[in-house]
Amino acid sequence: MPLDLSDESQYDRARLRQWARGRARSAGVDRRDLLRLFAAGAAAGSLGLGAAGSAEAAAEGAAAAPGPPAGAGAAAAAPPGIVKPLPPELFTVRGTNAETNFASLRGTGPLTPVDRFFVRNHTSTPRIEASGWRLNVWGDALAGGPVEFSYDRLRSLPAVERTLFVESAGNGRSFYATQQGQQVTGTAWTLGAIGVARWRGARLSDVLRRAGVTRAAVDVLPRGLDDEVVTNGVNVGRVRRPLPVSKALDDVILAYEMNGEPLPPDHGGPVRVVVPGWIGISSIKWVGDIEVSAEPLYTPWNTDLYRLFGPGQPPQGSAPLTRQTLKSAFELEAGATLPVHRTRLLTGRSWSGAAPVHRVEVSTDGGARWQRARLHDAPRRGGWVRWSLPWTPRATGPAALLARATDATGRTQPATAAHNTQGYLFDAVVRHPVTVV
Ligand SMILES: Nc1nc2c(c(=O)[nH]1)N[C@H]1C(S)=C(S)[C@@H](COP(=O)(O)O)O[C@H]1N2
Ligand SMILES: [Mo]
Repeated sequence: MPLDLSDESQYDRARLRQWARGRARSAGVDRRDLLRLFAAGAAAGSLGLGAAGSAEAAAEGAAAAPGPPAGAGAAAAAPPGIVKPLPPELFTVRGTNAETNFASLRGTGPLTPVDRFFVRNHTSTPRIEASGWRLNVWGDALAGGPVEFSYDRLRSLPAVERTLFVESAGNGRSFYATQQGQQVTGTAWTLGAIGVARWRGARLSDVLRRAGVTRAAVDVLPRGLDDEVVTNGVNVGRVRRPLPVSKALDDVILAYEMNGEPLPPDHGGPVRVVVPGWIGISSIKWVGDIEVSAEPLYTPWNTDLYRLFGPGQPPQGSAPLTRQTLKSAFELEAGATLPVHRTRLLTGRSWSGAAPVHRVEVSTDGGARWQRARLHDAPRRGGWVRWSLPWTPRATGPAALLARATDATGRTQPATAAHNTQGYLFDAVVRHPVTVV
């Protein structure tokens, strides 16, 4: 009988088996742990790997499997392991993560200030001194043995600077449920799992060349120094996701500065990977080593996570996700109250992983009529554009504000996003509720 892939537990187990079957050379998970993971998955009806890979997932594991790490239940209730302050005007805390409140960006410049840049942590922020930090580059696609880079050596390489977003693949996920009535797993972000910063660092290609990368290289696997991720009582190792060598040698940065300051702890300090245009998980924080491999590599983050699963997708999911999609957000609280007959300058931002955004339209009547917004930034690839449109509401009552971006490839935000079980790559126009009084 074929697998029923609309049954969440069945395809979770199917893709976990695929990952387990000798395809996870670098996964570092032993067979006994895998058997426990299958058992937990069967009992819980879901592996929960997509849920958050975090306190929530650990808590699920505590219910499903015997012998979870001590204190897992308490950890779920504790404040997240984020170093910077998280005042409620600037952030909404979601498990181990903190979402930027878009309204707090109103009046700020083109860069997201660090004090309001979202944080997505699988576990918690580690404190790593630059002086003791080392990057170990190793693997069977190097000409010689491992090569180590200190912080000073990395800083002595030619520096590059680029303004780029980091955006979670799950940004906008909550709208699958609230706007499309579809069930998805994972952190219920609204639109604030994105930030744009000026990153300064060394080119990954320069580091790989100095390490002796050969033409045999296929995949490059950066790994974080943060804690190993435990889900359903199983340790799946440190956060790591392979990059094809073509992307690694193209435009990837090993960043040590963010907005002109040394990279702060929560954003990967002293050094993180920044992968232009790609989903946030590609941009590994607190990078400690990079494997350069002559064969394809598999980890949970490119097999059972960060692919599209669900109807219309193959059982093993889509190809691993790479480029981010197209979105727009208002710099306004959801449910804001606006006075009637008073002109209000509506402001917001739009961005695309594929190409510069060059047109933004806004509707103040729920999508019947659209007006062109004024753009305040030159459209640039990998960044966002700020926009505005004055609006004078003429009637009291509830209203929906909509913003719709078009990028230079000609792609416009659709009315509905394509459903996938883990709620990745939401790109539809979001209805922003307000009340006119
Ligand atoms: N080592 C490590 N790198 C990581 C993560 C993590 O938990 N550990 N989270 C990833 C995810 S899912 C995202 S969306 C981005 C978030 O980057 P930020 O916290 O600087 O906003 O970092 C990525 N890199
Ligand atoms: Mo993410």
